[in-house]
Amino acid sequence: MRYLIDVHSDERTRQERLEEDVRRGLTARRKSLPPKYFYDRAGSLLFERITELPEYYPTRTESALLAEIVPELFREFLPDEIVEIGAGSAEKTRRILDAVSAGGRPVRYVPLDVDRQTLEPSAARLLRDYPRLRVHAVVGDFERDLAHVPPPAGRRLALFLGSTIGNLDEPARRRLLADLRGLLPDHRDRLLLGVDLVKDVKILEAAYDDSAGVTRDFNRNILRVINRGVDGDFDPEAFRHRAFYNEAAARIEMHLVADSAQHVKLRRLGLNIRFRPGEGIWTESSYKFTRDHVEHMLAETGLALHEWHVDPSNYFALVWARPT
Ligand code: SAH
Ligand code: AVI
Repeated sequence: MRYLIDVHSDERTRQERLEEDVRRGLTARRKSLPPKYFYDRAGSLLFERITELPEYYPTRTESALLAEIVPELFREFLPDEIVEIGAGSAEKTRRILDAVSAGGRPVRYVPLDVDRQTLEPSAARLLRDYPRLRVHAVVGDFERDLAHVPPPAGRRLALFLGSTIGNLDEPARRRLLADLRGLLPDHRDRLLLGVDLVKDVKILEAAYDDSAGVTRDFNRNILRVINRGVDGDFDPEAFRHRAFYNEAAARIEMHLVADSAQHVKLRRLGLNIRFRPGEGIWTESSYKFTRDHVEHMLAETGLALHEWHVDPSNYFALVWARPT
């Protein structure tokens, strides 16, 4: 069988979690929403558009870096399977699949993502383009469901690309890396991790506040997802996109700010949420890293930095790590 899909947490559990997250986030003194709710079909398509923006350097920088290092990485290490967390459209993964499945080598690909509507067509395209590939897709939350990744089928490579790790704050990041470490039982297994680096504030802020307004639309999309999920009446247009670099915390913060007083009904939760003019919802953090920081966080979770690859501008790094 070349294709399998596991869906973790049924519709009812997902709905309960969404309700719990929305209630907790929007009734807190400082309102926030978890960034995983950006990614319905529309949000994933908006993210794809972001990756093509002139200001959004991470995707093309990581992609070019991958093209450069892949031949060397896979000269001696040939995994039998690739487990990818937050796989999305898996476009960059093709660079790796080209190398590891060359000559018709059979490989299993295990992509995990919250967005089933992105995962399924992406798996179908890969099955069409790589005739000896097997795909075992997992629809799930990487903060909860890594235990549901199927047991290893040989030597394993874990991928966590795009600096999605930067969307987690410090405790969540540590938990996730520890869970990822658990997916690499053999000392010959490897992790390839993409991390966006600390750099000039202007470059960082432009990447999250592009002139075409695509990131603004991506940010506002979370309110559409919440409206649908809890029968809410947020007016997304009434919330201004705000993105800035918090230097002390080394992170971009994205917020949605109500410029006028807003009164939002979340009927399914029986909640009325009020916004004062200027009050916002914190929707995303995107942490930026240094080599020391990455080395330290890997070491804390039983992983060791083995190789550090960075592009010529020092914008983005690909980290080759191994279990210790
Ligand atoms: N890896 C791709 C996509 C990055 S976008 C790239 O590098 O371009 C982030 C991806 O992570 C999206 O596909 C989104 O659906 C997924 N994602 C975000 N939060 C998630 C979570 N908690 N669990 C699983 N997937 C998540
Ligand atoms: C998926 N993640 C790494 C993106 C980032 O850069 O933090 C999401 C994103 N948010 C705004 N633009 C892109």
